[in-house]
Amino acid sequence: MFKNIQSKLCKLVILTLSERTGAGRRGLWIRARRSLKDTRKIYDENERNVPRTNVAEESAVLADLDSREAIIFEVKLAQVVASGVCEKGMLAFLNQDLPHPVIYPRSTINFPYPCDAFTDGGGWIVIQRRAKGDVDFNRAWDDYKNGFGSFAGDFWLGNEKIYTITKSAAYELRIDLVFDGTNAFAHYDSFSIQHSSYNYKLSIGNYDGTAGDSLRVNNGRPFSTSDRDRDTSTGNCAEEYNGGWWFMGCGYSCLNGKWGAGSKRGAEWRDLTGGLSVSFSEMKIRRVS
Ligand SMILES: [Ca+2]
Repeated sequence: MFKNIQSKLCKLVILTLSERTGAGRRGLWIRARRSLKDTRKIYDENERNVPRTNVAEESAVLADLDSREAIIFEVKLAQVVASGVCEKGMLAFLNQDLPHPVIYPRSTINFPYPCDAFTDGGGWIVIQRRAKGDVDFNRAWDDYKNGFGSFAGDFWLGNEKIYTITKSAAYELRIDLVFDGTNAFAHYDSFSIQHSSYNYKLSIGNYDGTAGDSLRVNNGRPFSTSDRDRDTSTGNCAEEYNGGWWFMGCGYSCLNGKWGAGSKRGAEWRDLTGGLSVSFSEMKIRRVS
């Protein structure tokens, strides 16, 4: 009963937020945050006054807290979507396992893209995801150029779109990985790719992170696909890995490689996986302010 009321309240707040447009949106967001902060403060005070007599009562208090936090979470998520942009600071702080909200064209970026609103302050445009392995990444040049897959699952945003975004401003790159049940990340303080006439040549800045700097040798390399071999190997790296990448010859990483494959031929990040495949990867870029 209580949860139903909370749910209706939540929908009402989201509807109210969604109906607002233009410059008023940011002001509304700040007011909503203040209002929610007050709600949380009142709740915290109430919680302290609840006599802890038994386990059931304790559970009820926790359920109530969850419900209220869910409202705050959903309002923030609605704000991310309604804003039409993916900016740092619009983070939701709860369940990070939910699908990323998809931002539809309302800003200078005139195509939809998923926004990671959680990781490291949020504001990340997700350009690649491997999580299920149900999308074939062994694709030709034009597929990598235009993008493929589903934002709800595995996808490549598309080289032309990545180029369009990174030519518009300075961007950083973050790569979140899971290998053998452990999370790791690689962060590069700058990231861009060049125009298609330069085969979307990769440029990355300084590394920090926990996964290792396995993209370093790819810096300055053009993108290769099985039908457009731009690597320095006598063979065809994209064909051997079954995926497109900024190959040298053939390097130490290919997160678009064959799902689950080993022997340095899968979705690998050598410093982390030692030639085996990751079980999850997300590549994401954020505007550097
Ligand atoms: Ca070659």
